[in-house]
Amino acid sequence: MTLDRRRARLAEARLYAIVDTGYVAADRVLAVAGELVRGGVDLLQFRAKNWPQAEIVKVGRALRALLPAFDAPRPGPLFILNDHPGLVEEMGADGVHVGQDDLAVASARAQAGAGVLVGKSTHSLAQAVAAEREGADYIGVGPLFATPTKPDYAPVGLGLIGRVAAEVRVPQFCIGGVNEKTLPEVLSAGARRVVIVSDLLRSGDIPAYCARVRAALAGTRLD
Ligand code: TZP
Ligand code: MG
Repeated sequence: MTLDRRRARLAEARLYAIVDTGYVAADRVLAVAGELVRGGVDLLQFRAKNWPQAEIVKVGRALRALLPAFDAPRPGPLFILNDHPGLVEEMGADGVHVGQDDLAVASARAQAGAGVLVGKSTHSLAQAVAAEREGADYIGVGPLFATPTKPDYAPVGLGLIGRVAAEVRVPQFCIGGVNEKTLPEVLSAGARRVVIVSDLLRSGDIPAYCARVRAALAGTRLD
């Protein structure tokens, strides 16, 4: 898969889910990923903080095998690994996600390989602009609200969404405390793409939850 094809897919993406091992037990990772695929998420990130690398590779390869290919009749989500650009190739991931305290985008790309997407977390307008200049293929913007998934970060507030949209061209995924309850105000503030972690993972019916969120996102226009 070429970088151009991956970027084209990213340009259409609206709903980003994270299989976070802080919420999903190791023996549930594949089943939950399958539910997210059934829900039609556009990106699926595997986030296994504090796992040994060998374990991340093992489960990551199983995830890759489970996710439908891009050219399948119903294509699967882009598969993104959190951290560890050096493991991307052997897992066959489509991309890697780095934070402000991780590697620079260029270093992550050099380690992950030429065709791989690189996403970066940002928490301010300056960081968002800098991430695009650094060459990030997409950015995360947040946390919009206080969230137990990232407890050490101060919320950035909904006002940042519009300011980033005015300055940045790469896709922006709004994150942090996004859920079905907050989604209307997040969309009203200008968000067109979202990441939902805990509320989605805890929902009793992941495919149905995804369908409702996708319908709400589809009611807003991508520029
Ligand atoms: N980066 C900024 S907020 C966040 C990350 C990974 C966590 C979002 O999780 P939740 O549970 O959807 O608030
Ligand atoms: Mg990181």
